[in-house]
Amino acid sequence: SRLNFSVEESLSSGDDDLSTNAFTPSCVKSKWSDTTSYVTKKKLHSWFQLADGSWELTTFISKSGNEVLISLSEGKVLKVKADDLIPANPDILDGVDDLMQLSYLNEPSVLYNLQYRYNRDMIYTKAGPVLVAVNPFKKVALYSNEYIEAYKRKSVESPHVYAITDMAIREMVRDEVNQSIIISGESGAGKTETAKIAMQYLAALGGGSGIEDEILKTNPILEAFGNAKTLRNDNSSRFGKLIEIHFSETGKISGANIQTFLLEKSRVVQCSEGERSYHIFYQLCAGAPGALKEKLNLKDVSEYNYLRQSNCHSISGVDDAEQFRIVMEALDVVHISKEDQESVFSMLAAVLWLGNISFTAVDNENHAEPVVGEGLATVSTLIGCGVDELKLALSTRKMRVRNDDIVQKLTLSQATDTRDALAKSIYSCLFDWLVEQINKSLAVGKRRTGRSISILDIYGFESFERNSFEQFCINYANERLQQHFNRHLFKLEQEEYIQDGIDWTKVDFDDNQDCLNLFEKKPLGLLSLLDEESTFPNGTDISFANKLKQHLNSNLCFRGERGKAFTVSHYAGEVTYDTTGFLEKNRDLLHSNSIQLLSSCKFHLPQTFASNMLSQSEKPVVGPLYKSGGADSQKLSVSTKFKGQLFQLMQRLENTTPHFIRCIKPNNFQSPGKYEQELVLQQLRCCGVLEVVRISRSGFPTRMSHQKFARRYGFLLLDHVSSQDPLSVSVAILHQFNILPDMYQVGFTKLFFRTGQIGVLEDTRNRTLHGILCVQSCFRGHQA
Ligand code: AD9
Ligand code: MG
Repeated sequence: SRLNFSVEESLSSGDDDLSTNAFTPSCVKSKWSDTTSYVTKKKLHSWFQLADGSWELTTFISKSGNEVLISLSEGKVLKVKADDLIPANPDILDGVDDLMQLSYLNEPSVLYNLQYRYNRDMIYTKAGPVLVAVNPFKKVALYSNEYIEAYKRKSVESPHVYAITDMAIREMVRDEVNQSIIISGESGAGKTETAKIAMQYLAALGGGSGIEDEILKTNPILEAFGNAKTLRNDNSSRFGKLIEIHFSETGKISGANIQTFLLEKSRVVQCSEGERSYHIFYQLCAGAPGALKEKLNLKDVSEYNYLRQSNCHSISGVDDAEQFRIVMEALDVVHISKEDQESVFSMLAAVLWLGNISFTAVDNENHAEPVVGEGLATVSTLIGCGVDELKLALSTRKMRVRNDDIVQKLTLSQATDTRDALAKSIYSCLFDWLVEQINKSLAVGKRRTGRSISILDIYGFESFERNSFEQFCINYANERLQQHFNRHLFKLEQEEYIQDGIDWTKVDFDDNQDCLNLFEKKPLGLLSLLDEESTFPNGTDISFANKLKQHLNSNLCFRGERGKAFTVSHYAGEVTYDTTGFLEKNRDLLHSNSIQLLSSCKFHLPQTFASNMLSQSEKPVVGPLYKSGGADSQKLSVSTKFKGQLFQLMQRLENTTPHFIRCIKPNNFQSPGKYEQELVLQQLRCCGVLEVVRISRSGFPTRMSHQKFARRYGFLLLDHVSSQDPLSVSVAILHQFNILPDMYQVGFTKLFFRTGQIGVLEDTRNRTLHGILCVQSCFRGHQA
């Protein structure tokens, strides 16, 4: 079992009849010793797991020895071992808002509660401090302006992305600390939609000067260029995104900044059956106005090799042409000039036409040259270079041997790789350039506080039949995020209790540090070994795989597989990676010929791309450097760069108060109304939802220093307190408001409260302050 609790939770739910033995984890069988007595005494419903793995609600009939007679639905009666029954909650707790309210906290009860709500379109549920969002795969009526207003006024309390976003805003103002909303979940679970919903709420705060609309309009743009249809999700994000939204002193939006992570560029030249390349290509082909079409020599999607190969041109329910209009409009809103827009479209068309350039053998050594035809001609027109230069860049490679420049002819496969590398580079440079332009447009105005709320929407954990370098990086990022989640919700929380000397028995949790070490350890970790092998000119995917097996086989999170594969035991399950293409993708070389070609183009975008690539490779860099494969520029490997980005991201997040949203995918068909228990359970397990609930229920999630508490609420005191030291004032406040001793603990430096306890104080404070303000303004009115 993944759950391992060393604590007997002791907090009473307040309902005496239900509190007996209510908090023992279901999965620790030995602690269920008196299940029988619970069943017989209380005559309650219980959960029983059927052969197919699903849980059924049963009713107790009678008991003899350790065996219990129960009835299932449709009157079926079954004799089972008492140990196999897990207590169910009373009906009155059906569909509670917060899993913390369940008297019996076990897996079937949590599953049932989420399903109960899901069936009623209540897709959001709290799990202590974490918001769980179950993807409805249909429109639900939860996002109107009325809802936004209601959450702003706090006149509704049900869990919602709006509520958690509102809390982030309030905490930003109250504590003067930057906030982050961290959204995680598997591919297709709803992260991107959730991020947009949070942005919608923030935008509704207003800001003036149209900045909110600009921020919202970045979504269709980034989705067009960075999302694609995959087998899991028709609109799958193929990049990670952190958007930092800045606020002015008056609490209005003053600007924003977007950081993106590792776009999957291989998709531009290669995608699997049934998937698509980036949306924008199909949108452009379907939606470009006549004149543009002509100018770019645009053809139907089916005429482009890059788009044709996966046999999937459209997405049901999506009108690519209409989407194109939306994207063009959005580009206007973020102030990308018409001229620049046209350059962007030219680059896209150039990428498509590059894919149509084919090669023929020119000698019997398999050397190749591009076929002179429509592809070659169109690309050279679109990027603004001569046909001959393009031909040369695609068929030769300049190398420096000792002090001589020599020109080497490329073989057929080398030439194809060079062409594809150029297409991928143009596209990823274009993506980065767009983000940069957007950031310029969103740049924070002068009147800012320096406070911000960041929303993180990063690709979810992926485990496919065949997993490659992309999954390797994505899953590594998820391990890092999981670590952040664990640190905040388990480690730091408990360390703080212990440091501050309050009564506390430690709760264990699933730490993923071992897996992170497997990736990050130097010199014998996955990333270091990958970089090392990438620096060897003769390194291959097989030599890389062998190296891993040689050095890591004793690591418990690692297992070598037959051939060139290896398996990593991630927090969310085992994933087997196929090392084919790892080295090449990690090196990500663009030959200097291609960079030179771009810099010699007469248009500004290719030139910009070339100079960006050059500046990247010339930057002084930390970490492994390499020169290999005939490339003559030094460059950071993809995985090292990604690791650096992740570290930076984590540092930024560490300086914020985090709010976590866990998205859950209820089925693999992207269809509404299907709730598959096994699938949901596996996601709940791997994101530690149950543990979080348990720890929050027995823990003290709200805390405040004695000083701050006394300062904040001291003025509410009715009686005079003889000593003015913060602790005495604090204690007096606690007494005056009748906060029960069970509900708080006094630490050396801070007061710790159970969930919700401080709400009463905050409300009274707000009411009182409001009263004071009213009196003051009346008074002023009189004076005037
Ligand atoms: V990936 O890791 O980028 O492949 P996401 O981002 O987790 O994935 P996404 O937000 O794209 O998933 O959601 C997938 C689909 O689920 C959307 O296209 C919607 O059709 C559907 N969805 C998700 N959340 C909602 C919602 N709150 N309301 C309605 C939703 N539909
Ligand atoms: Mg997404």
